[in-house]
Amino acid sequence: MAINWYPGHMVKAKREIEENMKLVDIVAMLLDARAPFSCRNSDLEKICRRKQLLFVLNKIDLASPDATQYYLSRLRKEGEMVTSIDSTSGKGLTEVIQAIKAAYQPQVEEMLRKGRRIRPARVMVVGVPNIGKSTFLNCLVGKKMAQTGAKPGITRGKQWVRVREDIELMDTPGLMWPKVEAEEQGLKLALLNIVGENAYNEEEVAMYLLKTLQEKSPETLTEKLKVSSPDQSTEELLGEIALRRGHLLKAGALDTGKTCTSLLHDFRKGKLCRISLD
Ligand SMILES: Nc1nc2c(ncn2[C@@H]2O[C@H](COP(=O)(O)OP(=O)(O)OP(=O)(O)O)[C@@H](O)[C@H]2O)c(=O)[nH]1
Ligand SMILES: [Mg+2]
Repeated sequence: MAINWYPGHMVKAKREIEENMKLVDIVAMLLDARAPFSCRNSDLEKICRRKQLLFVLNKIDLASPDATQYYLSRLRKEGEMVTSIDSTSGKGLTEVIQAIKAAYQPQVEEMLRKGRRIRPARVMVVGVPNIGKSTFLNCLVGKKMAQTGAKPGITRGKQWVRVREDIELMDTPGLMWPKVEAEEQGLKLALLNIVGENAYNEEEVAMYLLKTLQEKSPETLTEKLKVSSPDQSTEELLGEIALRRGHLLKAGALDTGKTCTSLLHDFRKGKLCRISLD
């Protein structure tokens, strides 16, 4: 599913990120742990490579733990600095702080060599929408400083916050790029709720979810969604789930639109299974 979703505020946000780059030491680029490669924004990466880049796989609580380990080692092999976290519980917070310090170390040494005072590391938090940037910032600060929300496009302006005496963070709005050309990448971004709901067809994305469950987690279909067998067409699966959930129209026909909406909702809330897509 090709996606064109590039609202006006993102053009302005991109310019602001570019202008503020000179003020920062490190860029923490958040990626969804369930599909880190699909949510890499090369437009944004190009701007951020001027500084030390630290990738942070967020939402590890929703991802397959084995896949997370694999993605971490793959990125490390590519020479990237990378760490991971669940920003809602704080699992991984110590490693994130360590990673920020390690990324800042060369600059600390430079300041020491020049006899300068060591100032706090300034970290800009960037990434595609709804990936958890504001939640990550709140997690590091230990209290709610930035507004968060379960739909893309919550943060509209930048925000600086002192996290600890040695780290300052800047929150930024989520950035997309003008067109996602690759079909499957579009489906993944839609499934992970990274793009606005007007940018895709819910039914198509729900069918992609069912197909993914068939391939990667058939037990979720039988145990959680209680279908008779995972080996049916995705249309048949959808019909069975609609019936089981009592999604019926007045005339007795199945309201599969409602089933698609509820399946996407359950998946995004982590109610179905921990699964990774890349
Ligand atoms: N399960 C889980 N949910 C998370 C995590 N981090 C963020 N979320 C949820 O993801 C949703 C988006 O979080 P935000 O922090 O608003 O995301 P954002 O990247 O700031 O979004 P924009 O400002 O719209 O670009 C919220 O519902 C958060 O509760 C995480 O590590 N695990
Ligand atoms: Mg935000």
